[in-house]
Amino acid sequence: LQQKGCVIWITGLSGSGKSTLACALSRGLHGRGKLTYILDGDNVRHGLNRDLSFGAEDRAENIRRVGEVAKLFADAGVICIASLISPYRKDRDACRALLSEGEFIEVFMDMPLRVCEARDPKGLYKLAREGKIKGFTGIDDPYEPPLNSEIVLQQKGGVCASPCDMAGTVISYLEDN
Ligand code: GGZ
Repeated sequence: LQQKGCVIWITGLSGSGKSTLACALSRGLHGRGKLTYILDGDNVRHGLNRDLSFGAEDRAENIRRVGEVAKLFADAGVICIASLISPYRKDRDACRALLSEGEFIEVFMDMPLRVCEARDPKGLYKLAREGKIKGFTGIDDPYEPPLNSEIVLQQKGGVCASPCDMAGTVISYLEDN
């Protein structure tokens, strides 16, 4: 039973749907007999990366560690789905550089800030606007959008695709490539 591992790196603002896509994608791939593992920023920050803050340097270290772990999974033949804000282009590109050509697939959740902020699933944008969280991505901390993602997921006519449809887009890409 041979499966080629890879890293699917999902980047985007808080509330852009990264974790939801990661779950839908994992389910879709499992349904096709593939082995997957999700490394979600929010989860990893409770364990492996519990010592890291949201300053630029610690975000870089967060991304670096997850990139290295994702590479280990890919080496073991697993499709590793990493979902982190990963706001800095150089940090994402450093993870890409750990893998061979075609083994790092960047998925950009290109959702407008106002959509993410309107969703505000954990009330964090509200706290950031009130100044109760400092350095919140998109509010008073930067997000550098990818320039050459393999996949860009956007709204069409102000409507978001369903998580299942977005997962389908990614799976089609994997099948074609
Ligand atoms: C951004 C923050 C912050 C700040 C807490 N800025 O939507 P969430 O809540 O569940 O996911 C976000 C998560 C971001 O962790 P990452 O490891 O993905 O970030 S990074 O890649 O930039 O290192 C958000 C919550 O943590 N959160 N404070 N200041 N998001």
